Amino acid sequence: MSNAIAYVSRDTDGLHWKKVLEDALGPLDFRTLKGGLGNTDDIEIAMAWKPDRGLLASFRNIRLIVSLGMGVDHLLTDDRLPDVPIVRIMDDGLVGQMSEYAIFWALRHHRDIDKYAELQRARTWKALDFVDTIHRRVGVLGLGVIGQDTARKFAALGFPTAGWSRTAKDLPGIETFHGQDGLAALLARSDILVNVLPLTRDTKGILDAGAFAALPKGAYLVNMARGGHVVDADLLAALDSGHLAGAALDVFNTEPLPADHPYWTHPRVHVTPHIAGATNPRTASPGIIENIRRLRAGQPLINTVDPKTGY
Ligand code: OXD
Repeated sequence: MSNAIAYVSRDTDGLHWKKVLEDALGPLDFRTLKGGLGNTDDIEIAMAWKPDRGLLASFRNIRLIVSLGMGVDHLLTDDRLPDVPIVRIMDDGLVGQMSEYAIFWALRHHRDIDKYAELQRARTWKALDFVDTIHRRVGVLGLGVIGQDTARKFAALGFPTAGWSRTAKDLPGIETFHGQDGLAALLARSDILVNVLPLTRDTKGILDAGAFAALPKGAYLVNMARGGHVVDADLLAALDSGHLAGAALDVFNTEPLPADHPYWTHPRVHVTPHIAGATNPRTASPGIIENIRRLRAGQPLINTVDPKTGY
């Protein structure tokens, strides 16, 4: 048995990961899905993003699974996942990109940029009424690392900002809500709703007709968490009725988004292809390197995932 590290993702060839890990740890037996995994009995650690179901279970000597996403639903939906520790990346670069994404779409909506683009096309010089920033309330669903960063940055821009999480949290400058009652209260005060929840049994379909009806009329949705949080038919109905002003969607129930999906052409929807936060080897690798060292030294791991809570 050797100590191979397997890069199990179809997104890239993984060679940039090999380089950052080898710079820190020296030469590695680094295998990739694209280059061939060889004898999988050699694999000690799998770095995985959306692995095929059952694949990790076929690595008979695996000791650690590293999620290459901050979300781990792509692993936990595998009912044959091996019973070994799971750690996830903690990636400041990805976190920063996520808040940029939310702020970009929120400001575009808040400052009526799409309406001004239409006026430009019509060569019309016209100032529209504006909503004062102190009256545009932002709500962030999920107050993990990404949600906290996002909420803090919205608050710094002067938006009255609140967040919701499963369990109570106390964050300076952010109004916080939790639990089922807290969710209704958060939604009722969110003119812009940003979703960064983990996808778990409890949060699947959380953005349904009831949730959209609970938002104030004219609210705007930014979903950069998972498509599975959204009931698509309910979102389309809320947009079509005019109750929601628009939505920026980075994640979808089916990815890639099928070519005939109504989101592609909906006048109030902006679609991006799951790019809100890209895993960045430069910023994500230190935690992985630390965990490889710890695993091999028999020390406690960091950034561990609790499969029961799903994050
Ligand atoms: C993640 C993602 O989970 O990119 O990190 O979706």
